[in-house]
Amino acid sequence: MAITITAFERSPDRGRGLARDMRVRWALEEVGQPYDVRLLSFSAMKAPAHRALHPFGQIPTYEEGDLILFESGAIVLHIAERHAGLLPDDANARARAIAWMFAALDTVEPPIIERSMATILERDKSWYATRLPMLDERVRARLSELSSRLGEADWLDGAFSAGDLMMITVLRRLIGSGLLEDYPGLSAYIARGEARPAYRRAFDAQLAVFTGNAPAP
Ligand code: GTB
Repeated sequence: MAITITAFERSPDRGRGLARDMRVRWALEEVGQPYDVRLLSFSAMKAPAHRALHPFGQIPTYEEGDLILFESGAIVLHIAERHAGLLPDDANARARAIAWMFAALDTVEPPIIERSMATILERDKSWYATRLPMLDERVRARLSELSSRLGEADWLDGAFSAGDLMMITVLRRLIGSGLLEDYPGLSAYIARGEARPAYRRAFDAQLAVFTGNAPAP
């Protein structure tokens, strides 16, 4: 069944792969599923036709036959459950990999997004200089805990899984913030993810939307 996802027509990240279609593209590349992309302008995202697919008028969405999904976490989990390559066969290991997906989205991502939004929206506010160290500290606390758990391992729990895919896409939002530099183990973890051929294909495809250059076949 053909798969179509949605993505920004012109991503504010200028092709740095930080928008949430990147994690869906990466998951599809990991499991070897071809997909089409429908690019949306900001106004098209809020139009009734797209809101019928996504109640909040956002990207990404996922269409496959009569299945329509929104929420990048639900989409990646669906892909991982339907195709081999992103979740272990062992039931307990599979449950733990899914727990890491939730940890990425529900425990690690919120302080990162809160900090990121403050740097975008509150930079000129009187409280910014006093609030930023508190936001940094919340992010550092999670990075420190995650770094301790990862230790010297390549991936969070055995083989690479959808949990790692989700965690790495969440951590990448911190590139350029200066916060990752104190956690060389996490920087190496991100680099291992980015070195995967499936990641490269996904990254190049989303970058090509921004540059207008088709990715190499
Ligand atoms: N919880 C949802 C999910 O995981 O799918 C969140 C979806 C979401 O936030 N989508 C964003 C969106 O559609 C794009 S990814 N925003 C438009 C809107 O809400 O009107 C978030 C994003 C956007 C830009 C950058 N960037 O420029 O660095 C990074 C991440």
